[in-house]
Parts: sequence; C-alpha cells; structure tokens
Amino acid sequence: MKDILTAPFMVDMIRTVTNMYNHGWDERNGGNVSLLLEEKDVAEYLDVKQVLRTLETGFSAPELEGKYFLVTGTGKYFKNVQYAPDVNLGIVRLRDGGRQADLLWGYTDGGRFTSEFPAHMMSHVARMKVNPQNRVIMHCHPANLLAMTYVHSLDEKEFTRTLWQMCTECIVVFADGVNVLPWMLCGTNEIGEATAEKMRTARLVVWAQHGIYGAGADLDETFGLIETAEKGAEIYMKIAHLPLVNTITDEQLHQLEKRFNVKAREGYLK
Ligand code: 2HA
Ligand code: ZN
Repeated sequence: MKDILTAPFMVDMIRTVTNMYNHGWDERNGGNVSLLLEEKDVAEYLDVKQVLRTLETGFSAPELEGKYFLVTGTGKYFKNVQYAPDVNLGIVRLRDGGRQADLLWGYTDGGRFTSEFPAHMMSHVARMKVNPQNRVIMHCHPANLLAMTYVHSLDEKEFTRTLWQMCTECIVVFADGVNVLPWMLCGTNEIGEATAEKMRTARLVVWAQHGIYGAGADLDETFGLIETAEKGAEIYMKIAHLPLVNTITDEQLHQLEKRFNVKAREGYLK
C-alpha cells in the first residue's frame, strides 16, 4: 500500500486549502472543501474494506451511494492542514442512501466532516447532473465578495453583470454567472438544499453576508473560479464610491463571448 500523504489528490488538497488560507479567505475554521475520489485511486492507498467509524449525515442523497470524498473537518483550521492532514481531513464513503458515511481515513482526533456537509453533498448531486466531470465543491469567505453583499443589490443578474464589468476575464471564466442566496442559517439541510438548487444554473453561489460556494472539475479550476469572482468584487469595492467614468459595455462583453467561445447566461446581456 502506498503512503496516502503522497497521493496526488491529497497533495492537491493540502496545497489548495493552504493557498486559500494564504489568500485570507479562511480565517479560523472558516471554509470547507470536498473532493470526489475514484475508488480505484483510493484503493492504491487504503484498504477500502477497513471502516474506522460510521458517521450519521442527517440527510439522504441516494445519488451518492458508494461515492468517496476527501473532506475538510468541522472546526478545523485551514492553516493547520499542511502540518496535520490526518487530523484536519477525512476520507468517507457514503452508504444507506447517503444517510451514513463510513470513515476510511483521517479525523484522527475523533472529529467529523465539515458542518456544511449537507450543502457540499447536495451541491455535488446538483453539479454532477449538469457536468459529470464535476468533482469539487469549495466554500470560503473572501472579503470583497462578502463586502459587496452589504452594498450591492443581491439580484443575481445585477450582481453578475457588475462582476462581469469589473475585469475583462470575468465573463470568460464565469459566463454562467453568479447565483445569490439571501442570508440564511449556515450548517443546515435547508441552506444545503437552497445552495444545491442554485448550483443547477451556475457554478458560483454567493451566501450573502457569509461567503461563496464554487464548483468545478478539479481543485485548481474551482479555486480559480472563486479567485476571479473575488478579483471582480475587489475592483468593485475600490471604485463603488467613486464616479464611474468608464466601464466594459455589453457590446464589448459580446466581443469577449465570440473571441473566447463562451455563452453569457441567457438574458443577462443586452
Ligand atoms: O466551517 O465556513 O460556513 C466554517 C464555515 C461554515
Ligand atoms: Zn462559511
């Protein structure tokens, strides 16, 4: 059996959450990440028949029966993951229609997966239906996106259009736009269901006054998606109080669509 700390999925996860912390997106225990794994990849490093503990999930998700996930732990600090991956991360396999999760590795201090496990698992189900390649759900608290939810309309079309106008790259990276949930209590099945519903039409879902969720095929792509939206929000927060002299016009956004072969969310451009 190979050393699991050398597994590409593990190295990638540790680097990504460290980078998220270094970007200031994950203060204290803020943020959580889940990565869908293939059984054949896990089996190179673990005896998949060896269950350490079984955890109740508190929801059902039959689509995820038998699926493996590498997930950040509840109450754990991203800044510590690189120093103690086996305490701060866990590998689980869902069973009983998603109601239970068999722990195969990690959470060695007796811990469990993130409190936002419902939002993660329900979002995986939603994104898989849109893109079977989707493997990652990522949540964090980037300061400028959060700040924007205090001073900008939460209308999804308006929020998306503002971000598209803030940097040329935005429409190229997230032509599907940004969906927005009003403030809701986090860590619940309700916010999980609401997030998954929003994930049906976009890979980014802002939680007003809290943070953002991103989805993607791999950790790099999902990180880059959030990074680009956060850059847009940073520009917005730098200029929102100043007289606007120039912008990116809808005509120019259409040029970007053609040049980069992306399709702006239906009805979002004039
Ligand atoms: O796990 O970010 O939303 C800490 C959080 C909860
Ligand atoms: Zn959060």
